[in-house]
Amino acid sequence: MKLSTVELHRVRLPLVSPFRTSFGSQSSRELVLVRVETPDAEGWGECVAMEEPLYSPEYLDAAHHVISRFLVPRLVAFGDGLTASRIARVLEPVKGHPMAKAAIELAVLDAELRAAGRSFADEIGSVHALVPAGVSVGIMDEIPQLLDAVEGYLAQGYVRIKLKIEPGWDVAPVAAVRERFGDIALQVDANTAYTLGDARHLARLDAFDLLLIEQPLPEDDLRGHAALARQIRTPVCLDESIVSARSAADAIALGACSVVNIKAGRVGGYLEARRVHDVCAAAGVPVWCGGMLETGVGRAANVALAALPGFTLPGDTSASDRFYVQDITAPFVLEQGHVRVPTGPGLGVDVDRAVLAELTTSVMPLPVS
Ligand code: NPG
Repeated sequence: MKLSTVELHRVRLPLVSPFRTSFGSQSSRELVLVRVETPDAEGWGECVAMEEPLYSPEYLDAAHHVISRFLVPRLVAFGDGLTASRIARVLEPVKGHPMAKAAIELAVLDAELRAAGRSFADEIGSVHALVPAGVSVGIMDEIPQLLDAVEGYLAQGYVRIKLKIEPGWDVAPVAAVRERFGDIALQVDANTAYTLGDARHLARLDAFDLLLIEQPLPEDDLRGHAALARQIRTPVCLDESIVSARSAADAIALGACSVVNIKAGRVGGYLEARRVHDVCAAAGVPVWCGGMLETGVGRAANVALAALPGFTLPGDTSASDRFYVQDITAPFVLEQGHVRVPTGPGLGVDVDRAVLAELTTSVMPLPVS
């Protein structure tokens, strides 16, 4: 396939309400979309890097730079034999930058599949038409405010609640939610905010029958997670630590986790994400699909990924209106607590160019010859 156009669209979407995690609060989502054209089709990819390097080392300006300066020139130099399945190999000499790599791979995959009239869901191996929708609830100032938010999401039909936690906002909010809403599917996400010295404190969460605790310790502390897993009953799930199928195999072998959160951006693309799924499935480790406030483009891909057979826990695959009043594709909506896997060619969603234009802050065309 030949790339005849590559463009980077920088967009900013206001959030319906501020979203606070242990690494900061945001009231809008700025991101980079990659648009490619081949002689046969157009394709879109979404880069999930955040504005600041607070979740992982990647950040938006750097992703924009690395895509334009190092990634796309390598793909262009590779020439006509380029296929989506070759991209990871072609980009391997560039160290790191998985979110940037994932975005370009997704755009090429979308174009390739559109040209072939095949859906991303079929390509990736989806086996379900609908996937259960969980929702991630940010850190709040007060517990009553949190209870109101959770009540609202449950009323909408979300089948699983994830609470963001940090030191000072953990046992009390979890206890309050459990007490108020009873036997709901509940889990917590610490985004690396604790150390192994907090093990006894985190063991207090055992009383609340959580599905899992996600990434309590720093991302490079696999042995710490293994030690913690031996000291608490709540299953330990890893997010930030899992950067490839190989690292998933290592974490599982070490006993550092018994559940894995899969985010394509964090592992360099949806094809590697599928390999993470395969490694976990082979080890009998359940996985679920993480979210990074994706627009409809990334959400379409996430929902298809979440329909693979090993995704046995509800993911952060919420409806578009969890974050956005106006998405850049037709919104994903809840259907009895589930979202539907798109079945059309490619990602199966179309970018609304008029809406996109309103939200766009810059467009950069890249040289393709
Ligand atoms: O539903 O898209 C969503 C958000 C889910 O909480 C969520 N994501 O740590 O998993 C996370 C967190 C996140 C958000 C991570 C933004 C990085 C950036």
